[in-house]
Amino acid sequence: MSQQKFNKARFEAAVTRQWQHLGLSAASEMTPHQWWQAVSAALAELLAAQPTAKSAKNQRHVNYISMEFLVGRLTGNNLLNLGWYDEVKAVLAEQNVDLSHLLEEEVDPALGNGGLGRLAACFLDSMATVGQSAIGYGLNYQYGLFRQSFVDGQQQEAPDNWRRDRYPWFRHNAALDVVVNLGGKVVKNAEGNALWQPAVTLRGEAWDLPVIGYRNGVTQPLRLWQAAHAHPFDLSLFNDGKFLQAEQQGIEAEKLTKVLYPNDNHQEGKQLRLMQQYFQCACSVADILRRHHLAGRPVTALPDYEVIQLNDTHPTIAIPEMLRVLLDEHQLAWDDAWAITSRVFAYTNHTLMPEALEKWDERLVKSLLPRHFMIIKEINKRFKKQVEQHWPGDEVLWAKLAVVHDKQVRMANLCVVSGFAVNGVAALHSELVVKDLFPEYHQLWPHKFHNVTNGITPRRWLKQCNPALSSLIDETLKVEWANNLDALKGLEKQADNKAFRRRYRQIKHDNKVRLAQYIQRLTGIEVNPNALFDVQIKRLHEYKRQHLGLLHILHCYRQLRDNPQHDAVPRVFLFGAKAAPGYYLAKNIIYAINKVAEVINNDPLVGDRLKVVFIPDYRITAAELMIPAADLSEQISTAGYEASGTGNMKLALNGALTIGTLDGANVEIAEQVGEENIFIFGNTVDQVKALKADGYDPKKRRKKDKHLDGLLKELEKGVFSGGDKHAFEPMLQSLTKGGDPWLVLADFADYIAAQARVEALWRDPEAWTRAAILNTARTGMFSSDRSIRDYQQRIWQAKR
Ligand code: B1H
Repeated sequence: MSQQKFNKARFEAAVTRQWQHLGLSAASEMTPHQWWQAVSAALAELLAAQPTAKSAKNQRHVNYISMEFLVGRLTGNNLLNLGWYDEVKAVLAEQNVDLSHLLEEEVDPALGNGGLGRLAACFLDSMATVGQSAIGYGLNYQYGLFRQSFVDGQQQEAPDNWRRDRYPWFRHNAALDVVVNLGGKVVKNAEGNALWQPAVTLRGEAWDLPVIGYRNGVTQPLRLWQAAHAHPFDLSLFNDGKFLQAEQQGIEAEKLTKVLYPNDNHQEGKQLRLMQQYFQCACSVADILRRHHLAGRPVTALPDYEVIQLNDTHPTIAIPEMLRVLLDEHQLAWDDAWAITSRVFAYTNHTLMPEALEKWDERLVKSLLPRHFMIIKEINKRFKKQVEQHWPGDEVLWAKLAVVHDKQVRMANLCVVSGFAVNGVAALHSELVVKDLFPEYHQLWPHKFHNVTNGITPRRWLKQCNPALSSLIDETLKVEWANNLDALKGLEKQADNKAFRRRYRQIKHDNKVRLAQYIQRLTGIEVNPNALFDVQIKRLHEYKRQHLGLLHILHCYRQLRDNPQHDAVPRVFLFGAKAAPGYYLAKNIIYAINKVAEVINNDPLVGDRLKVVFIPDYRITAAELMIPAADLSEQISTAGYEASGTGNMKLALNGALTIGTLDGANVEIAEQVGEENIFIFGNTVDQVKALKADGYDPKKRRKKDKHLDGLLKELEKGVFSGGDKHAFEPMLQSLTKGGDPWLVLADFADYIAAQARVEALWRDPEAWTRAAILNTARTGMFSSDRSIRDYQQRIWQAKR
C-alpha cells in the first residue's frame, strides 16, 4: 500500500465538528488543550474511515499480547508516520495555532514500566511499517505508571490519571465486547466432561488505538481491554430500591483495570495482578478466535493463520485459556486441542532475574481459575512422562523442570513446554537463556530456542526526537532512511569530513541548549551546554548500578576539592529513573544521588565544572529530549543481568558514546561501532560468575583501595546529608556488609579508568565527534524493523 493523501477539506470539516460538539461558536474559542483534543480526534476520525490492510499471502497474523505498551505521546508521532505533519501545521497556522505548541498539550499514556513496555510499542510501529499484519493486545489502565516528584530528595509518587475517558485517539468498539468468568468451581456434566461454574462474570470492552505504519497506508489496532460489569447494573437490586448496591458491582469490576503494577523486573504475586492477566488473556483469546471463525476457517487451521507472541510470561495464562476453550467449548479431544495450542504460542524471555520469574501460588490459581488449574495439571502430568523417558528416575531434575511444583505454578516452564518457540532479546542473553536458565529444555527441544536482538523504532527515536540531525542525514544521504536504517552506513565517510563534523557537533550543541532550558524550567538548575552531558536514564534497580555512577561523581568531586586547579572536563551528570514504590533500596539510591547533587551544585568551588541533575518524572517525553542531547551513555549493569537494554541503542543512534559493561545488547553495539568508539570496562559474565564462586568480599576490596574507602567514608560520615550518618545506610550496607551482590566495588576501579579514557577523547573534539558520527552510522541494525524481520524469519513464518 502507499501513503495516504492528506485531505484538507475533510480535516477542516472534522475539526469543525469537534468545536461545535464542545458548544463553541468558533475554532478560535478553543483552549490550547482543546485544540490538541480536536486535532487528534479529527485525525482519528479520518483514519477510522480507511480500509485496513490484508495479511500478505502465507503470512501468519501476529497477536502480540503484553501487559504493557509504553506508547508515549501519539499525536506528533502519528502525524510523522502519516506524512501529514507539514500539511496540518500549515492548516493550523492559518488559525494562528502553532502545531508544536499544541503537541505539548498531550499527557503521555504511561501504560508501561520501562524497556519491556516500550519494546512492545516499538514493535507495533515496526510491524505496521514492514507490513506484518498484527494486533497488539493489552489493558486499558485508568492509572498508568505513577508520577514522580522529589521532596527533600526523596521520591514521592502520585497517581497518573491520564484521563483515558477523554483520550481522543481511542475508538471504543462496542461490538467486540467479551464476557470473562472468574472463580467458582468445576463440576462434571451429564457426559462426564468438566464444566466450569464460575462465581463472577465480567465484561471486557475493546478500546482501540491506531498503529500507523511509516507512510505506507497501513493502520492496525492496539486493542486495550477495559473491565466493566457484565450488566451495567443489577436490575433486581435496582428494583428493590438498593440503588447504591446495584451500582457497587460496576465499581468492583472496574477495579480490575484501574492501575498498572509499577514493578520492573520483579514479580509481586498479588491476586489482582493474576486477575488482570487472566482478564486480558481471556479477552484476547476470545477475540482471536472470533476473527478466525468470522473468516470461515476451521479451528484446526488456527496455527496456519495465527501466532500468539507472549511478551514475557505475564500473559501465559492465555495458553490454558486457549486449551479450555478448545476442550470445553469446541469439545475437542486433548490431543487435538494440544496440537493446535502448541503450534500457536511463542514466548519471549526478558530477564534471568530470579525475582522476576513468575510463580503463582497454586491455591490462588485454583481459587480464581479452577478449570485452568486442572488443565495446567494435565499439561504437567503429560510432560512428566516425557521427562521420565529421557531421564528415568531423576527426581531432582523433575523438581526443576516441572510446571507445577512445591505448590507453585511456574509460568516460564509452562511457556517453554507449551509453546513452539522461545527467544531471548540479545545475543548474550539468548545464550544465557539456554545455558543457565533452560539447559535441559534445550536438550529436549533445541529447535525451539532462538535469539532476536531487540530494536527501537527510528521514527520516534531519531526522526521525531532529533529533527535537526534527521534533516542533516536527509540532506547528506538523499535517500529515505527512516524505514531503511542500514542506509545510515552512508554516513561513515562523513566522519572524516570536517565540515560535516562541525554541523553534527552544532546540532548536538543545540539539542543540549534545548535540554538545558528544560532543566532550568523544571528544576531551576543552570547547566552549561558546553560541558559533557553524561546520561543515565532507565528504571532504578541495583543491577543497573546507578550507585556505581554515584561513586564516580564522588570521585570527580573529590578531585576538584583535592586540587582546585585541576583541569577537569566539565560534566553534567543527568539521571532519569523511577523506583518501584515498594523498592526501599532503590529509593535510597535516588535519595543519595539527590543529596550529593545538592551539595555539589551549591559548592562555589565547583562552579559550572560539575553539576548533577536528577530529572523528575522520567518518561517517554523526557527521554525524547534527553537522548538527542546526550554525549555519554551510561550502560553499566553487572554483566549478565541486563537482558538487552534499548536505551543504549537510542543513545548510540543519536550520537552518544557508550560507557558500558559487556552486558545485553552492549556487546552487539560494541561489535557494530568498533571498540575504539565505545568505552568498555568491568568484569565479564564469566568473571562475575568466578568472583561469586570464589567468595567475593567487598570489604577486602575496600580495604585495598584507599581512594574508594575515602569516598564511602564521606557518605557514611554524613558529609552529604547534613551530618546524618544513617541517611544512606541501606545502600551502604548493601555495598559492604551486605556482600555487594552487584559487584559495584569490584568494577569501581576499572570504571574510573574507563571514565579517564572518556575525558581524554573529549579533550579532542574532532576525534570525539568522529566517534559520535560513527555511532550514528553504524547502529542501523538496531532498528526494530530488523527485529521484526528476524521474528518473521526465525519464528513466525518459519516452517513448522
Ligand atoms: C525487562 C522486565 C519486567 N525484563 C517483570 N523484565 C515486570 C519483568 O511487572 N513486572 O512484573 C515488568 C518488567 N523488563 C526488560 O526488558 C529488560 O530488563 C531489558 O534489559 C530489556 O531491554 C527489556 C526489553 O526486552
